[in-house]
Amino acid sequence: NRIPVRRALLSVSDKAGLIELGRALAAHGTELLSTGGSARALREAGLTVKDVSEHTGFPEILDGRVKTLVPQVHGGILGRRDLASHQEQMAQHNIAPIDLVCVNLYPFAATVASGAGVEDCIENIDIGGPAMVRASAKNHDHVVILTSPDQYAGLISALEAGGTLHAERRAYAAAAYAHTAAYDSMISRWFAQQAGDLLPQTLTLSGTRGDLLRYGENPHQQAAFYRDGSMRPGLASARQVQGKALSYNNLNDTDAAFEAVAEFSAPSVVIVKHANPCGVASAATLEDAWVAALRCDPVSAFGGIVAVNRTLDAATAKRISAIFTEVIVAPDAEPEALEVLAAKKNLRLLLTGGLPDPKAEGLAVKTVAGGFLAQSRDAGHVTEADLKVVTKRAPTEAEMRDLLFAFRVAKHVKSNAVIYAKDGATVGIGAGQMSRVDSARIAARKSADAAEAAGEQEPLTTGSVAASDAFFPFADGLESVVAAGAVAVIQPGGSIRDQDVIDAADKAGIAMVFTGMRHFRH
Ligand code: 93A
Repeated sequence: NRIPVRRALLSVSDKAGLIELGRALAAHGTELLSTGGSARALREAGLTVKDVSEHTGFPEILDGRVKTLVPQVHGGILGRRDLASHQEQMAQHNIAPIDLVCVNLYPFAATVASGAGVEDCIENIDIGGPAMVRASAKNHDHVVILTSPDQYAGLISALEAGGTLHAERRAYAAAAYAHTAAYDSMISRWFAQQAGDLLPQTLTLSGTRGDLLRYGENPHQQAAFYRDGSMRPGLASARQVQGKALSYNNLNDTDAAFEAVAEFSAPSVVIVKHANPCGVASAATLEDAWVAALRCDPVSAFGGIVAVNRTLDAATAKRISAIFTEVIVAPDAEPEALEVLAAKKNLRLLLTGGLPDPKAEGLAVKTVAGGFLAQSRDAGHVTEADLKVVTKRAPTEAEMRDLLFAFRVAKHVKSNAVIYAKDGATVGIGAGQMSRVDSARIAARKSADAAEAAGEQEPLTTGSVAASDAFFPFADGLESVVAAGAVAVIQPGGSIRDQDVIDAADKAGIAMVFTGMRHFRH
């Protein structure tokens, strides 16, 4: 059975939809109570509103820090309508029941994101709002709690049907506690950051759940995307311009592609399949980069995810859409590129408004049985100054450019990763093998296949450079990249058998540099 809303308290920072909600409530005879700014907005729209301070007989004090933190409000929310003792006490203290509370909280995250000072951030920690949200949710047997403008339309329909159902109020309560939990977790993360502590003592994995995904990695799994509120450029800031709904695997692969492409400053393209790049290239134009990236492994690129690090132009869009592509992600797109892609109805296009900062701090979290592992994200960024030439021959300038490029790609390939590159493009990628030698061989074999398919005489790896995400434990791994045609190698170094590996490199006459930094990725 439905229960009506006789008295409602509206106190919102985000005023979206407030007037429509106020109108619908008023039309159903609900008395409206409201705080400062919310009351003003409702009155300006011609609605009759009672200030909370008038209702309680207690003024807003301490610059608004105490607005609703009074027994008249909390008693009105928390009193049980089904207990005579509660009803008597409420009457005795002149407390009127409040049947609906609509609150969204001070914009703490937006204030932090705007670069505001500490004092401003602290002032934007909402106290009265969460108290009312939690109180109303506790008493959901009798009280409706709205915490997001998305919920207003549903509530208005319920009012039209004569009031809210218990199941509806319980669903609002669940959303309410999720809202306050996410809010407090955000604040605790901020305090930890202020103290220079990247790993807080407790870590609550909370965020706002976006749309539920159709299913998880497989159809028998459930899935959702939780945004942590940071709006870091990337998936969280992406706007889907066209195409089918995004799946779990789409999001996972798109993230991998976009994080990788953001590593490069020249126009670049990354093609990802199953969370691993299968083609990466930097060139003078995006179109050239696409052609070079596709050449690496055109078979795997079919049905792939494509990320670019520049505004997508029409020529590149035309090239990409010539093969079956699941997702394209770009910071932005030219109107002509949008026109080209519009013809491919199923193709998902995401525009993010910016690129993620590969050097940004952050937490990377992985679940394990009974908990999760957290680590600072791999923001490592090797430059030429970090490299140590360990062979008799030093790399040429062109080799040096390709070595750094290949090592940056290796950071985004699952371990064990071996990458062959030439002229700013990958020509062979070996990923996710349990043995480094296998990764080296698989990459070379795939590259030979690609060359054959393209009718080229030589394997693409001939005269290439090779990168390894971790050191070669024995000389055999190095020998296999030499056998594939690599003439220069980049790797972290640090094996007890480094000297064997260096000797093998000198014997083959190739150049080798050590980075001193490993890029495992599991
Ligand atoms: O400063 S508070 O923590 N103290 C309060 O008593 C209080 N009551 C409501 N913040 C409080 N609020 C918050 O004010 C609400 O959560 C909402 O975000 C905001 C609405 O203020 P206004 O109606 O003046 O725009």
